[in-house]
Amino acid sequence: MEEQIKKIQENTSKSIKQAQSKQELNDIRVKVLGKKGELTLILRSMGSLSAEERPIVGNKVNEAKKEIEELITQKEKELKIKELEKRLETENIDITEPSKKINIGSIHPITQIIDQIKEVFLGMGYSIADGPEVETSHYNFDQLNTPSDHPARDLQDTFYITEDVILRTQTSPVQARVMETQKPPIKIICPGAVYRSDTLDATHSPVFHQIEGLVVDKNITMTDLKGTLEMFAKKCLGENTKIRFRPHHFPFTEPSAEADVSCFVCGGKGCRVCKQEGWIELLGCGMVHPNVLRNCGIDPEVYSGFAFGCGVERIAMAKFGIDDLRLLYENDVRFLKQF
Ligand code: 2U9
Repeated sequence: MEEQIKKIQENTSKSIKQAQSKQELNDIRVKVLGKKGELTLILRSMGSLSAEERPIVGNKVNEAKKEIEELITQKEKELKIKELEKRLETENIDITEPSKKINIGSIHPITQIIDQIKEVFLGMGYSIADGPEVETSHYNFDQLNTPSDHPARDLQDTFYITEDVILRTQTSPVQARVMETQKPPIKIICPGAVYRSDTLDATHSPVFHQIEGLVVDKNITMTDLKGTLEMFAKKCLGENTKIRFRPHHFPFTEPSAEADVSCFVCGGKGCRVCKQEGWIELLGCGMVHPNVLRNCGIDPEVYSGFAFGCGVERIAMAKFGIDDLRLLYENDVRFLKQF
């Protein structure tokens, strides 16, 4: 029997050494130490042994069991390490492989134009002012010398929330609010969304963007207005840009004018963008009406000012050669990424 135990021990340690997987080790464990395992059977058959032999054989079996268990545990550890090494070898990460592209989009063309214009005026010492898009008709119209019978106040043209609360039709109410709260000198520009009751088509939208500017101080004249806007045109559209002023009418400025710039695509020769005219309408402007100054608590006998306003979409369309305004609002990244 002792011989048999020795043989089992030898064979088992051999198979443990050769085992290649956890499963194989488990099979060995069952074969030798399981309920019907080789060593278990020897223990069971010990009844046939003499009283002297029994403890000796029992000891041998227990020693063999212990050794086999230790060998299995040791082998299990080895296999685990081997498996890890194999995984590290085969599952290694190739850090030189190009990563997945992250689509981060681009700055919207309207934002690009607003940013450029802001930059030009910040360079001339202006501040940027902001205000509510839901406005009172008091700030949007009354303060700006636009009386209640003015056509701009028509229900057809303005979005009314109540009789006195509307969506601002221009960013001028921001300037009126600044004039009420700040003392001259005032030098501000107000970019932002404005709302008019228009049907969306290639050249009209019920929501669009404006940048308006206001300067109020002592001795501000039309010369300051012309010089400032000429500088703005050259910085924004190129040093060779020419500017011309045509008389116009706005209720909030007097005198008022519209300014055209020489076409920045053809230089004035005539092309598709300027519709063969050589000039492109850029903005409206004028000297702040004395009524507006007075309404906002500034004495028109002491102070004067100029103001101007331009539509951002118009500039973006001319500058980027976009012929349909709606493209700017559809948020199709394939379109927007071109600019
Ligand atoms: C105050 C006083 C006067 C702002 C001005 C214009 C002329 C103008 C239009 C251009 C195209 C609006 O986007 S558009 O449709 N704007 O022509 N805006 S003067 O005048 C002001 C502003 C604030 C207190």
